[in-house]
Amino acid sequence: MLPVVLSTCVSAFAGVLPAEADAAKVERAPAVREIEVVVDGSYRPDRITVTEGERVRLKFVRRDRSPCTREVVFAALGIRRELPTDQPVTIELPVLSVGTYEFHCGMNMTRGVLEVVARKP
Ligand SMILES: [Cu+2]
Repeated sequence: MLPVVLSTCVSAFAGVLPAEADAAKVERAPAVREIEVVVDGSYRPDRITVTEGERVRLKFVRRDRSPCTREVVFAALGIRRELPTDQPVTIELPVLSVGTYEFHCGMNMTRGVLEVVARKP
């Protein structure tokens, strides 16, 4: 009798755990896709494609020391972040609807595009 009770218990517990972990530690949720963008006079990649509803975290790694790329701006999302050289900066993006979201340096000279495409049916 005991093994039956135990296995029921374990599966119920396993069912509860992911939701709790999700709420408590968003950063560690496996559903978040991290995309690294190297900043070195330009953004590499300078075109990032994600799927609508996807949770995305951009990790900017700035290599250059030009004042030009010191900040990255997602104007449509109200995001402006400082990018210290050689100190990765992660930006959690909100869940985005289909569309094209430009990002650029603080002076709007160096540019990239985040494209959100429709989920396949
Ligand atoms: Cu610039």
